[in-house]
Amino acid sequence: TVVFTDLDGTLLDHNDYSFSAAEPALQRLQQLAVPWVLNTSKTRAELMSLKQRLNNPWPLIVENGAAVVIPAGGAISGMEDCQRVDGLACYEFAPRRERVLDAIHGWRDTLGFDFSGFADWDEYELGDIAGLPVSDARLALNRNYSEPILWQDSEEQYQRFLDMLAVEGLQALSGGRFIHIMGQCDKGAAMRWLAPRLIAADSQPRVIALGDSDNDLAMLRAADIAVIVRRPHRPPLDVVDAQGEVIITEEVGPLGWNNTLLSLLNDAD
Ligand code: 2M8
Ligand code: MG
Ligand code: MG
Repeated sequence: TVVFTDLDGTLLDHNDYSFSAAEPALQRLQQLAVPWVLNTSKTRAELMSLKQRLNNPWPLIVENGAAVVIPAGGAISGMEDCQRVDGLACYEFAPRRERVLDAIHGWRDTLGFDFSGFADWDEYELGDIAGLPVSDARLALNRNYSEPILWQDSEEQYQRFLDMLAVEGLQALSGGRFIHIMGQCDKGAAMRWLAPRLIAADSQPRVIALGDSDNDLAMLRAADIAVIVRRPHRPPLDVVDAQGEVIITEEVGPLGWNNTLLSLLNDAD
């Protein structure tokens, strides 16, 4: 078994980003030595900090499948396919954020689209908007591949914006709060690349994926077991065309993550 998990709204509480409700399943993963990979829209800088807090030694998937980052000690098979980026082995699936910013800021200047995003905010503004401590907001602003935005214009203009993104080979994916603008990568493709390369896993591991939002769809569809984590005040994500089994958690956020994953881990292995 290998586990791929989203963070915000899934392993971390949507409002206060805590994961205490998930401690029992986190311990069980460790006992069983099951690889579990953070697969999130968060940045490498955020994840290098979070992996310490979560005690997670495994490779990381950053910015919605934009890259797999292999921290020291997290070796995978196929390291020769990786480049070195800022001192760590890394396999990239997406163009750099500058390309995204050039395109969307250019259109905002010339066509007057009304949106704002991470590039427009400092850590204090992002901290307020997302409810993040300022030190974490600073890490979230340190992005390499994607630009999360809030759309403030009409639905009609948004359609136009989406069409223009497609022409540029870019796309928009919704997370819990923001719309992420980026290249044609997704959490599913990065997961499929990484799962058979995790050294501790079998060559054809059973893949469990957990997520709560649109940006998790590709990952959930590609998993053997897709766990849809219930979210507060919104119906659970609708996953159609899943390749494997689909489970919706009873409870919201990290508690749902914990209870469902514990029972899956106790069933097998
Ligand atoms: C952004 O992502 C979340 C995840 O679903 C969102 O869209 O609501 C990020 O890209 C991330 O870097 C940041 O930590 C988070 C803060 O809420 O927002
Ligand atoms: Mg999420
Ligand atoms: Mg996410």
